[in-house]
Amino acid sequence: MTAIVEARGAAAIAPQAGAVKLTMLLAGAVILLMMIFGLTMRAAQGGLIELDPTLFYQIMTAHGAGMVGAAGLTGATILWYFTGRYVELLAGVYWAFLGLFLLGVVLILGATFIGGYAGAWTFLFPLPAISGGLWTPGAAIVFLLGYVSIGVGFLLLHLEVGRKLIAAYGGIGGALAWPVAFGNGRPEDAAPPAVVAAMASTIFNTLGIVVGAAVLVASIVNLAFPAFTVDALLAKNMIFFFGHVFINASIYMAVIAVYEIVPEYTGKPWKTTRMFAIAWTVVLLFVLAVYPHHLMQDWAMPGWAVVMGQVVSYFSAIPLIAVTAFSLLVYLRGAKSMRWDLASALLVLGVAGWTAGSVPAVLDGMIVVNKVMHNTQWVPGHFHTYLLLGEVAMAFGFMAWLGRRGDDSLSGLPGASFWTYAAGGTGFVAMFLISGAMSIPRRWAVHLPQWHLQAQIASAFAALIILAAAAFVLRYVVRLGKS
Ligand code: HEM
Ligand SMILES: [Cu+2]
Repeated sequence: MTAIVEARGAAAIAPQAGAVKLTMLLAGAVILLMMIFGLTMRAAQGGLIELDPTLFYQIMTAHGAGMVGAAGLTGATILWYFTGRYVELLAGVYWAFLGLFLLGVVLILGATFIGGYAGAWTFLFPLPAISGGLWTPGAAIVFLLGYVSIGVGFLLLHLEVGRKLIAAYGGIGGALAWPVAFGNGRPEDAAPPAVVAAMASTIFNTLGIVVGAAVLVASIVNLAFPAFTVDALLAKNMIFFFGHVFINASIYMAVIAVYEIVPEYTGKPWKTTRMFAIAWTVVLLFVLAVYPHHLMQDWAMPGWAVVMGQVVSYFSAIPLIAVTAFSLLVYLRGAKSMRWDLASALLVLGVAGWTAGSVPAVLDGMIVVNKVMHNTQWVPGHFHTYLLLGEVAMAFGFMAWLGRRGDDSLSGLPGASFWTYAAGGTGFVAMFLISGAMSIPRRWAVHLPQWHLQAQIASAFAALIILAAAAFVLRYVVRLGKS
C-alpha cells in the first residue's frame, strides 16, 4: 500500500512528456501518410486513377502494416504515459521501444517498396514464400524481421510496465482490482481504471506477441530454408491469435486516455467499480479466446474451436461495452457538467466508434454470416469503424490534449475539423459496409464497373477524413512549437 501511495506521489510529474510528444508527432505523420495510401487504393478501386495492381498490393501491405503499427504505437504510448503517473518507469525502456519500432518501420517500408514484398500485413504462411516472382525470399525475410524488431520493443515495454504494476499493487490480481471484483476489497483501495486496463492489456498483448514471435521465426526459417515447412493451419492459428490480440490491445490501451483525461473535463474522478473490475478480467479472457472467429472458413479447424469463436464473439460485446460506452455513460451521468473541446470530443467519439464497430464485428463472427461476408468489404468495414473512428480518434484526442490550452473550446476550426472527421469517417466506413453487403470482394485491386460508384463515394469521404486529420496534426505541430 505504501508503495502505491509513494508511487502516486510521483504522479504529479508528466512522465517522459518529451518522448511521448515526439512519438505522437511521428505517429500522426505516419497515420496521415497511410490515409493517403488508403485514398489511393479506394480511388483506384473506383476507377478514378490508374494504379498498377503490383503497386496496389504493395500499398495495401504498407497501409495494413503501417496503420496497425501506428495503432499499436499510439496505444502503447498512451499506456506508458499514464502508467507513469502511478509507478516510476525506466525511461531507457521507452527509448528502446521507440528505437526498435522505428527500425521496424524502416525494414517494413524497405521490404515493401524497394524489395517489392506485397503479401499483406498478415504474412499468412506460405504466401510470403510464394511471390510468383514479384519479390525475393530476402524481401519477405526483411519484412518479417521488421515485425520481430517491433515485437521485441513491445515486449520490453510491457515487461517494464507489468513488473512495476505487479510490484506496486501486490501482484497481478491486485493490479486487476480482483479484491474488489471477487473479494470484499473496498473500491477506495482498488487499483485505478488506468492501472487495471494497463495490466490486462499488458498480459494479453504479451501473450499475443510471444505467439507472434514464434510464428515469425518459423516463417523466416521457412523462407531461408524451404525444406523446413510449417503446419499451415497451426501457422494460421498463431498468426490470427497474434493479429487479433495485437490490434485489440491497441484499442484497449488507447482507452486509458479516456479514463485519465475525461475526468479533467468533468472534475469528477473515474473510480474502479466492481462491475468495471469484473468486466476487465472477462475482457482479458475473451480477447484471448475469441480469435478463432478468423478461421471460420477453415474446414480443417476443429468444430468446437470455431463454435467457441462464435459464442465468445457474441458475449465479447458485453464486457466490451461495459468497460467503454456503458462506463462512460454512467460516469458522464454522474458528472455535473462536461467541457467540450477537440480533445474531449475526439475521446468520446473514440468510445462511440469503438462500440459501434463491435456490432458489424459480432455479426461477422457468426458462422452463417461469415460464410457469406468473409472476403467482402464488410470486413474492412467493421475494422475501419473501430480503428478509424475508435483507436485513431482516441489517439488524435490524446494529441489534442497534449497540446491543450486552458480556454480551448469546440467552436471555430477545431469544431469544424472534428465534425468533418466524424462525418467523413462515418460515410467512409458506411460505404465499406454497404459494399460488403452487396458482396463486393475485399483486397481486389481492380473493381468491376458496377462497383465503381461505391468506391468513388468512399473516396470523397476519405478526402474529408484526410483534411480533418491534417488539421489535427497541424494544430498539434503549431502548439508544440509554441510550448
Ligand atoms: C482515410 C482513411 C483510410 C482510408 C481511405 C483507408 C482505405 C483502405 C482501403 C481502400 C483498404 C483496402 C480495402 C479492400 O480490401 O478492398 C484498406 C485496408 C486496410 N486498412 Fe485502411 N483506410 C483508412 C484508414 C485506416 C486506419 C485508420 C486503419 C487502422 C488504424 C486502417 C487499417 C487497414 C487495414 C489493417 C487494412 C487491411 C489490409 C489488408 O487487407 O491486408 N485503415 N484501407
Ligand atoms: Cu478478431
